[in-house]
Amino acid sequence: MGVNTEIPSRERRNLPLSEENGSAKRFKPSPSPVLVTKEESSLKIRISRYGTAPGRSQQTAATSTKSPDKHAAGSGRNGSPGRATASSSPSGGRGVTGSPRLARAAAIAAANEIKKEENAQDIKMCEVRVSNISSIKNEKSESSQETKPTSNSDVKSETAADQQPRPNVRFDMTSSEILEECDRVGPPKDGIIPTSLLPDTPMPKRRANLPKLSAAQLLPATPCVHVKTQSEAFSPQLLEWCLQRPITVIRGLPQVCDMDLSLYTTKSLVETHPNHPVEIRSQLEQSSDENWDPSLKEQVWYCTSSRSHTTISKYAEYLSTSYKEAKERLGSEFSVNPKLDLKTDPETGLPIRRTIKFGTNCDLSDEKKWGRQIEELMKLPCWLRVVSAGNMLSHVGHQILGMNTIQLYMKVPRSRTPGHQENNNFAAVNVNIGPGDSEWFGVPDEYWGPLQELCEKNKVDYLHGSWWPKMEDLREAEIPCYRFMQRPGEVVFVNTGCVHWVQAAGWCNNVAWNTGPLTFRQYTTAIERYEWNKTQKYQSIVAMVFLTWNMARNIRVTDENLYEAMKKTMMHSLRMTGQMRLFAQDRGIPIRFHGRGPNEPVNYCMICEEEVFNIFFIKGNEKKHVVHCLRCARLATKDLSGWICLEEYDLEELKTVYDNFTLGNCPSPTGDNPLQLSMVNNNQPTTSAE
Ligand SMILES: O=C(O)CCC(=O)C(=O)O
Ligand SMILES: [Fe+2]
Ligand SMILES: [Zn+2]
Repeated sequence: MGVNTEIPSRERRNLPLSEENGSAKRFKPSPSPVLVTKEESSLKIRISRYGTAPGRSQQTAATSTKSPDKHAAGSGRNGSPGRATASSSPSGGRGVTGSPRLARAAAIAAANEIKKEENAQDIKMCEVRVSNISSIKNEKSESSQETKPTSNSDVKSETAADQQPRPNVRFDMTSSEILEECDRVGPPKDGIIPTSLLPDTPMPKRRANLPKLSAAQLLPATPCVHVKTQSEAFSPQLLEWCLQRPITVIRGLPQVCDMDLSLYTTKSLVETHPNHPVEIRSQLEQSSDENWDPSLKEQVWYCTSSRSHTTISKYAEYLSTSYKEAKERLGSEFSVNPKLDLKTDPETGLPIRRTIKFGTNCDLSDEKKWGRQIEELMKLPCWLRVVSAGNMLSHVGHQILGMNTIQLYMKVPRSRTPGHQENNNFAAVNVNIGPGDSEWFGVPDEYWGPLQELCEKNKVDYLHGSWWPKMEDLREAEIPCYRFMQRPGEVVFVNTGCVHWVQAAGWCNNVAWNTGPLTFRQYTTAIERYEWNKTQKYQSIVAMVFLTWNMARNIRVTDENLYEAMKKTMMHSLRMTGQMRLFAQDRGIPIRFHGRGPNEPVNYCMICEEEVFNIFFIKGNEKKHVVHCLRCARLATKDLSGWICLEEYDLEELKTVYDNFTLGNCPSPTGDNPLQLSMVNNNQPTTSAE
């Protein structure tokens, strides 16, 4: 489909796989601390990201800086490995003043999508308007905004809320009114500026608060759609189907989209870039119903694996040896999905399990190297593409490896991706290239709380750890679980928040990436996870505040709920800016304009790893400046003496974006197509959805 691929799309994710060196420690998400290097005379600084914790590979493609271990695994996505990584790519854009490259690409893609996919446009929910801030008209807020005022609790503070008055902000206020309200209340004397975007911290649900399920509902049939024509593949009904179910297997897509999956076979990959790096997770070869601890004495939830690195060609040799060995050993019993021989040691009575190597988190983000592989995926319907205007992750403006770029998994039978939800609960797309199958397990988002509780019971951390649920425990806890085989050529769409774990039944490669359907559900679920991550000291790989501002610049939202949710995020972000400026002024801390360079990654506090949008603190007298949030700076120096406050955006620009972000008009949805929304592109002749 004629989609422009000038886009540097790339991303990647990491899975939570395992543990290092066979020990039981789990992966930590990579810190994306940002180091700022002070230049001699000015405070113009270069932000660099360094060091990833062992676990999640948070890496950045771009990397202006020292990025330590590019392939560090994480705990995120690959079971084995960790998942993704935040990254800023060199080609990534900057958010504020320009139009980020990805966002621009998304706009171009949108224009093409409109032309090419009449059906699909029905479900678009945005208008792409790529305008420079300066050119954005100052529209008055529309009277149609039936804005429900937010309660005071929106700005509830962690402590001492009663002593300290808090600004009472509402999202129907103009940006000036929000800042005036901050001025009226004055600088927070206690120095506490709540960073929460939600009135209450989201808490995982307990099983008792969820519906009672029958035995059949605990093992539900897996939603599966077989598409036979291009128009079925590109129909809005397919998107609707997938957005209404936790997980779906789509058959027939590559065929009807005329995709060449041979581009992703081991043979092609070796021919293309034999020396390209692959991360390895060494794991026990075991059936998908078991999870032995390393001593093989007991079955546990935590997954053990050790991480190492190799290249595509070396991994290919390993694959070939493993394949030949199985052929010899199994003879006529051989298949590309070979049975596992569950041997027991007659002397000890303990199971005998070999060690296998899973090639994971292989980054296919580089267009120069993997252009054909990247381009081929543009044949998919737009909502499944790595880059598209209707994909929130295309509005991030930089690469998040494994998320808005492609990641490859190279598997021998029994290679295992431990349980996880995607970073910030984004949706995911996974294509099995074959020749073998992958076995999937999926638990609907609603049940992540009970699952998290089970992890706790089994002494493994839900977010930071690597775990493999025991089906029996799920049944006892009445947690429903989908279980199915993904055959070669089948696409699995993992909807928002669906918890999943995957084990290869045979030799196969999989390619995967994330998507962010522009829906209220996806947005709020991502924000809720963003807030929950803060409570768990787990870094949010998707910087939701930064993303929200970019989305507000680039798209016209026609869903009122999504619009409100985004506006509330920006409202809190403006409130924090107002309060932090007041606080800094009150303490006599200099506020310097820092701006954002073209390739600068999103800033995270180096200490707590929370996103710091717009305002952050550095110590004035150190050569290397380390980004701190206000809370961590105050923990280091209570009165902040010697610290400097840096501001990344021009306040007037932010105010303009905020005030210009208005609800778009939308034709009323029809019964047939409840997700129908309009999509109008300012840069193209108007096209309206029928
Ligand atoms: O194929 C795999 O093992 C990775 C599966 C996964 O977690 C994903 O694609 O989101
Ligand atoms: Fe996943
Ligand atoms: Zn911090």
